[in-house]
Amino acid sequence: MSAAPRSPGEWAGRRVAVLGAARSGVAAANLLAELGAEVVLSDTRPLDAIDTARLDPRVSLRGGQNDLADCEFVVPSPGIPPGAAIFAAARAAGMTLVGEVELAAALASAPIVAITGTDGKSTTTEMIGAVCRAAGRPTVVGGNIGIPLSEDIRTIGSDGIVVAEVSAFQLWSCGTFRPRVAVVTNVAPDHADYFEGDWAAYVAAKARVLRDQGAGDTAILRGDDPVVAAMETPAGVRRVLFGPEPGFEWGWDGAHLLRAGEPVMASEELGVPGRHNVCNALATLATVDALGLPLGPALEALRRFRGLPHRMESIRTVGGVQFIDDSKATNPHAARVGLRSLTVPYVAIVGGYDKGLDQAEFVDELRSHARAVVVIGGTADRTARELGPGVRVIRADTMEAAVGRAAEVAAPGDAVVLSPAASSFDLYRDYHERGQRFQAAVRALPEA
Ligand code: UMA
Repeated sequence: MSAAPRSPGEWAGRRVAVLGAARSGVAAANLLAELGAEVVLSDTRPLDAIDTARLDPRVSLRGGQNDLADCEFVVPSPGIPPGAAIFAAARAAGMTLVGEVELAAALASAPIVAITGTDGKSTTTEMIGAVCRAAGRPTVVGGNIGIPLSEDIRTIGSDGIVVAEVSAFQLWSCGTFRPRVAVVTNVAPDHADYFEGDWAAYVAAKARVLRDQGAGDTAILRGDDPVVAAMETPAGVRRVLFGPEPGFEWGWDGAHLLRAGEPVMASEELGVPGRHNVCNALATLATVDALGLPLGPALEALRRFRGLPHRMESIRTVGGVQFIDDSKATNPHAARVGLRSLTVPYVAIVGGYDKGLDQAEFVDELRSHARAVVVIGGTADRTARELGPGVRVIRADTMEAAVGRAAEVAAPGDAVVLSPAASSFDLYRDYHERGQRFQAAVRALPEA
């Protein structure tokens, strides 16, 4: 088996099979073609269903099935699970697996900050991007957050910083991946289907972000999450714990963000509310420290930070009812965190592709605080059953119907929240499209 090339010149003339021709696969194939590799990009979809508008003409595209094409290397799209038969075939053929993130990171001349975890990683990624820009450093923000790292990793020089959200889907396939700073926000059950119910494999994929770190690197770990705090780091890596308690290197006393017990900022000054955002800000400030960036501009950037689209995003108030888009809450844990930050009664629109996750605590939250629950998508029947007779449950077939029914049953002063607690793949391309459909339906509601 060949070792994956670590410098741009080494890819020339090498044969690489890229699997999956969506965002990640197209970006990886284009990057490899630019480096002179012979690239075969394949997808299980038929050729005419694949969008080739952005594809480098030097890439050979095959549709209808994934094709290893007698290559030396295989770069998978994150959506293809590790148990897929194609990986057994690649191993049997002696091919080397190269993660898309690994491929891109090896070509970066700027230091990489990699953020992983089950929840909060996108917000933390954007916060870290904001503080790097506030420090005047050229900054690329990419990865799982939407823009593949392969797409613009080479646009940034050694004076810049690469801020990468990395998912377990991206990490498991990485041979070598060494971020200068690695942040692990938390680990909660998610993606049981992708990892075939193997919780240890999911945790190991997350911990993969730390494995190749070395002397001079920093690991920023959520201290009150026992799974994260127990993750091992190689010798010479500086471990920094953060969390919503005063005792951590970056902590919280309920009113102030603390560094080594000393206040650096009042939490109410943060541009985004909630205890979970305090934790995201603490991880961000620990990163500022690790990169040697100035604290003042970082605090100012955190004051100005207004959060991410589709993450408890307030869309419109109609007849005294506030409509909130939390489409990004793709698992029960994240959805519950969002709902718990509300101080008013709410109607929740819940449901999506069923990943087989335990949602007992999420259902408890709904049972205790929801005025009504509108169920949609693949998890609808299961959620209705688990909620039981104590809560008003309404079924809807489309987002438009769900929003309409929620608006009818909400009282003035309530919130209506799209809080899926599930992935979007049953009905939409991704959480972004789902959120856009929700927002369009909300904007179409007549003034009360
Ligand atoms: N395909 C195959 N063979 C298969 C299965 C799928 O060829 O066996 C093909 C599909 O037909 C499709 C393509 O692979 O054409 C889909 O690949 P993909 O699902 O990896 O989608 P991308 O558009 O490349 O997006 C991926 C990430 N998707 C997933 O991890 C599922 C995006 O994360 C990421 O933003 C993007 O790369 C850029 O890095 C999304 C996501 O849902 C947001 N992530 C999960 C999450 O956050 O929970 C992990």
